[in-house]
Amino acid sequence: MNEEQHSLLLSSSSHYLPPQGVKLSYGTAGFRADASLLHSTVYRVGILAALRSLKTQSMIGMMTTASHNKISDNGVKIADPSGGMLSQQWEPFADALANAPSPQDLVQLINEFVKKENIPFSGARPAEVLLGRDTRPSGDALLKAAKDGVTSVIAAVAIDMGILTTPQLHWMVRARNKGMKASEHDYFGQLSSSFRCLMDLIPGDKSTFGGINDKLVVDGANGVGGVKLKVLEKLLNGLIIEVRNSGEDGGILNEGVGADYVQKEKVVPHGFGSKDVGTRCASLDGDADRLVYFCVSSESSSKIDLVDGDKILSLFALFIREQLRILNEQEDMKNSYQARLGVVQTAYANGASTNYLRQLGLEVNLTPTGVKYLHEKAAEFDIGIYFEANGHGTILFSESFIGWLEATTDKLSSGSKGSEVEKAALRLLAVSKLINQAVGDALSGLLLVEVILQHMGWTLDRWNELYQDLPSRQLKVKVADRTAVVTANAETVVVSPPGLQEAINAEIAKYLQGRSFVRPSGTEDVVRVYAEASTQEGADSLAYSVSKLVERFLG
Ligand code: NG1
Ligand code: ZN
Repeated sequence: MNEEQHSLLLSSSSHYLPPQGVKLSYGTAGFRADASLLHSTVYRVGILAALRSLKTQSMIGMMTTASHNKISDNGVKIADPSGGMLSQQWEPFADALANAPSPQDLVQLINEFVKKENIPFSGARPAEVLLGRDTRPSGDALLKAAKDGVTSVIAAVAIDMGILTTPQLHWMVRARNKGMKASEHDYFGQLSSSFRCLMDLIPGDKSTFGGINDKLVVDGANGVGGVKLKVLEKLLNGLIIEVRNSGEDGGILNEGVGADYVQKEKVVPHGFGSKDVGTRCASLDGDADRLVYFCVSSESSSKIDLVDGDKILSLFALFIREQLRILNEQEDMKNSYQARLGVVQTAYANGASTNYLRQLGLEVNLTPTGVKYLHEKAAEFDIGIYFEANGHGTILFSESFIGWLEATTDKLSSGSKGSEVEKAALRLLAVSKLINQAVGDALSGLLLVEVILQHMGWTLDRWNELYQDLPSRQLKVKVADRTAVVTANAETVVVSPPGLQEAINAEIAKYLQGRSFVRPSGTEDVVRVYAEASTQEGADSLAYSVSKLVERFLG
């Protein structure tokens, strides 16, 4: 770092002094806080993004969003060159950067880090950072902070992509670094063409949107997803999507709407009710990286039957397993590629879903909460499907398997035209293009659900009947220090404070099919409690008594 760089950082950072008495942590989803506290953090993450770009000699993404959190919050996170989350090795630096008390401390920290990491400042490709933000009103001012941060690194370029869903930005970063076209137009083009390709490959006479399967109603959480979905819908030929809570009619982001609300509260979002009984409905979260389906209960118009991330995973797994079976059954294809299919869940996955997937003969892996862990595990397979119960997930395809699919479809298209094997290979290829390879993406997930339901000829009810969820309950407990809870075995066991796990076990033993675990949240200052049992009353009461134990052990 030369003198010029040193003084540029010093002068620029003096405009972004950090708030007093606030300690920020990069967490499972970047930094999140009340938006008024985040100017210096976003500025500093801008510097971090530019340094990461220099280090990797690639394009880096920077997304300003607080996802499903309330509208007055905001947040910021980095997309690495692959389109995935920031490398975990850089998280401690992100924490230190955000919390450096003065410009002098900040510059010293950067200086040391640059030396340690050997970050090339001169003679290398200049840093490039793609900026995206959700619809939060605070996003505009934070955009300026982001740009100032990036451009306080000499020659660094910040490219403002405007208002985007989080997965769109991740997709763009990935595409740019692969030398592919990466505009929003290209994103919509890829999703819609692979969707239409899958529709064309539906066997027999099932390939039309007709009858009860015709229409889908989507709750856009009053965020960015609904707006983007309206653009996408025009390119789909046939699927009718009605978007409600698009944010254009004065509704407030994530307030009584959105995937997080629907999944946790198990009630209809604002704007839905008895008129929707019998209609297939879906809900996105505020930045459109989560997706759940639901239908309005015929018994009470405020209640829903929830089809969560676990069931989306199960639907995807069934479809993919079927295509692999077709490929493997053909004599001449035998042993040519034994693709490994794996699914990845967290402890929040409903126990009934895990049982169901295991009964299908699938390899089910558990990781701690946080997309970075699920994604990493899923990347070990040729096809890795991961989902959190809350609806965040995607399907990853290995490069080698995609290469094999491409070669196979090329070979087959010149021979036995239109064979079942060719169709199965084409379907898998189209899925790999439709489903976001960078992160969970509600829009691409929604299109894949829709086309699979058409393929199977299934209604939402039929899909929901794959297995019956065990009743569950989630609670939050406010404690003095949530980091006092330390867990192991993918967060299923508490190792500290001592004695808490034994006490939880004693409670669990009182319930039929009881299961419960606690863990510190990575995004809120709370300890989360999850409980499951054979009845709703049981799940509620188990969650309640475990939350009392947490209070007692940490009070
Ligand atoms: P925390 O606050 O660590 O529980 C929540 C979700 C995660 C993940 C992150 C990031 C639950 C129980 N937890 O994390 O699954 O989505 O937010 O947004 O839903
Ligand atoms: Zn989100």
